[in-house]
Amino acid sequence: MVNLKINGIDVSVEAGTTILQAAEKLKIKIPVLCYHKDLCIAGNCRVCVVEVVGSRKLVAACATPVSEGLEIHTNSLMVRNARKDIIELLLSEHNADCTKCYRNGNCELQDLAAEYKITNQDFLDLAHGAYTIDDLSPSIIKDDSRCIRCQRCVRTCSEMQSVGALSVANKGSEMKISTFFDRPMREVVCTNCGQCVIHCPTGALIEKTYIERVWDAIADPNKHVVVQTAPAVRIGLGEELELDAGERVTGKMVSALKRLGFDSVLDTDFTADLTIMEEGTELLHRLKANLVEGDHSEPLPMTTSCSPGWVKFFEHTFPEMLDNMSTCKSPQQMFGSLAKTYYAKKIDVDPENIVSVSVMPCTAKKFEADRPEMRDSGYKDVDYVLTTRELAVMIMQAGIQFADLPDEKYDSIMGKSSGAAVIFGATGGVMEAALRTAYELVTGREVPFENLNIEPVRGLDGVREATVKIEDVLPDWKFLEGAELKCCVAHGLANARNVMEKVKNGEVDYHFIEIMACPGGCLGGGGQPIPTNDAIRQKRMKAIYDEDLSLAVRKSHENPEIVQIYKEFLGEPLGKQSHKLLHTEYFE
Ligand code: HC1
Repeated sequence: MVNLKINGIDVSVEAGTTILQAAEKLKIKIPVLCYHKDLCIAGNCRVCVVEVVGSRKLVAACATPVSEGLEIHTNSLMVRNARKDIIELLLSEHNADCTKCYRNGNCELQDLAAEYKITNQDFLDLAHGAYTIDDLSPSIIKDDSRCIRCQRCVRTCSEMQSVGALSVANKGSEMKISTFFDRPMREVVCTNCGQCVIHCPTGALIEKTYIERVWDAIADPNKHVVVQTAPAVRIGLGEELELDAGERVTGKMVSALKRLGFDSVLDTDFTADLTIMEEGTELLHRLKANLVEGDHSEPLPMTTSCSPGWVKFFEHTFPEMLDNMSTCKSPQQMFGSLAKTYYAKKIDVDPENIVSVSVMPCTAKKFEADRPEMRDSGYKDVDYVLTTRELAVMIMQAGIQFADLPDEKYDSIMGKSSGAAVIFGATGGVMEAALRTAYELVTGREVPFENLNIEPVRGLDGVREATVKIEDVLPDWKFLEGAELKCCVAHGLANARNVMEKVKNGEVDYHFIEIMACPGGCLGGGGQPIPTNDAIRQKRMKAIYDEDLSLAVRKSHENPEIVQIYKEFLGEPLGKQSHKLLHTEYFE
């Protein structure tokens, strides 16, 4: 252990601990900007400077390891003056027109300026240069005038996601965050995952908002506005509305959506159940084709396809393996194509007059909804995608006191779901949901209650593996008797890249791989409340599994509305109608 003093208080910490972490142990707050717990240390903003007693030296607390006998002051005159100068310098280069900023009220630089009462302008105001605002992407707006060059986005995009769409260009005062040849985000390898958005401390990277268009649709008496809500929204939304992280707010969210004026409040979880029916059947079909019939046109391992950031990354990075990806559309898009066909017919509304809105924890869903192939209903299947954060804005604008709302239920037809669908929102959830259904399809026996939680695929480890031994199968599945189904789960695109490189090189022989673009899965998506970090991801994850436990139906194939839609409309999984509306193809 290493012994040191911070503000005169003794503390012992492990060797290698930084001054920032040691101060945290003493509950002493040191302000940070370029530092984020998810990312490697950069130490470039210097906001976290502290004084080394006796040396009159200032060091960056985030980047300086402790040493024996070290004495630190975090609040000396020298520290306060230096910190104030640093914040003022950052502001002098920043477009601090806060009332016009989307992050107004949730900006780390604004908070620091407020804390340090920066009311003067001692430094030259440089914030009025020719800055670029790139708003061509359907998901993300990059506003260089708001950028403080902390490089959190660059580290997120390269380390966490291994995408590298954002990088540092130029030097000195010319330095800026750029893309390949400074092209717009939509023309480079950006996956639209939005992790840069939730790691940006200011308004330099924000989601493209569709709030006004949704208000317009709600106000139009000729439109029937249908809204769907993704699994992870119900465990994140409360955080934006002053509730604690990990509070489950499903009933209040439904209540709020009805008060906002949506005509039908339905659930993406319904089509998550449908995805399990289609994807589970597709997996069994691929196993038979590859293992029995020697037909490798739809190869193994099969990867999931519901995370649009992952799909785009896969298209860019592993174009030669596109046939490995399940052809299932994501639940959002399955919902969209059914909303303007099956649902429209059920409620007797001309699909032309249906406006289909989704609320997602994800910015890439905006991109997904815009893909030209997502029009199988004959219309744009999903018209507008709002993030969890945007929904919270609408609720606040409407003056709804969210915490006081009663719990209400989703409308029927495409509003019922199972616990298996809810867990889609956590990394490993799609795999677990699929295994619950596949077991019963193949064996004809119920999964014993105590085995419904499939622990090896749960948690926040970047890559997890599970092997499922298949025994006592039904006659149709005799070829699987005694087989071991090898599964893998990965989240975050850097982990995804590692797994897929191994698949490509023949180093692993999985049958089924679940990949979610964002750390933690959708619960940590780029559209979720800011901040998001591992402690918060854990709380949201617990909430997801609690929600599953609270539901009477926990397996997709037991959802009565799923049984009904196959009977009345779709026929059977992978049937003709399913192929037309629920499946898609991928592009290099
Ligand atoms: Fe997800 Fe999915 S789980 S991709 O993270 O398959 O966004 O929540 O809606 O579509 O269901 C997101 C979440 C979401 C889809 C489902």
